[in-house]
Amino acid sequence: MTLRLHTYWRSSAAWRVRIALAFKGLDWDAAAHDLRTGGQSTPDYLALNPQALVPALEVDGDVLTQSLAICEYLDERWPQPPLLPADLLERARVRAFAMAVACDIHPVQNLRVLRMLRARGLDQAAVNGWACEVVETGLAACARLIEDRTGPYCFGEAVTLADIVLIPQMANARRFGARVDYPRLEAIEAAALAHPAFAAARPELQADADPS
Ligand SMILES: N[C@@H](CCC(=O)N[C@@H](CS)C(=O)NCC(=O)O)C(=O)O
Repeated sequence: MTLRLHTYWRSSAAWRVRIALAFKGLDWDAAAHDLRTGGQSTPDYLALNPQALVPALEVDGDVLTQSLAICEYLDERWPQPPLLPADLLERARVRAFAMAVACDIHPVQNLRVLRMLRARGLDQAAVNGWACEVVETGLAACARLIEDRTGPYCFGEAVTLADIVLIPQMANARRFGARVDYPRLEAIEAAALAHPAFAAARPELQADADPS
């Protein structure tokens, strides 16, 4: 069985899948695509993912796209340790939290969206201000979604898909200068980054990392 992740070190969507792969203890190799220079839009990559987005995961030659779908595939194929709680209501809540980030916060920070805004005449400060507002409103709602929870992670004692999606988003928020001082979210971030799977998936540790 071979797993090849199409990734970019700074991509928060690819970061999610890197965490899930590490959490499941799976070996994988990386095909890196530099988003700054259009690596996601080459004919070879478009043949794998017509959306021109990373990540994509090749599993024995089959191609999967969309980070949440990939994480759930990994969870269903390798159920231990689980990424979703056993209880049906809790599973739905974890998924809702993950989607609040992945569907309603993260997309506005996408390179192509920011470029579209600049192409329509918004200057950099206006673009960043808009992105920050969406991120801050979204993270505040996420904090409220889990405000009655205890334990080191979003939904208690165990890592779930919610943590996998939250951690890259916190880093992304900082890059945009958005506020991240939600005490519970910051505590979860600290706990998660101390977990080996999260630590191994950090952007700066990836082979294609290029902070220049
Ligand atoms: N919903 C997708 C989002 C993927 C995504 O937005 N990827 C970004 C990097 S985080 C990307 O490839 N951006 C390239 C671009 O905007 O051109 C997923 O979860 O996989």
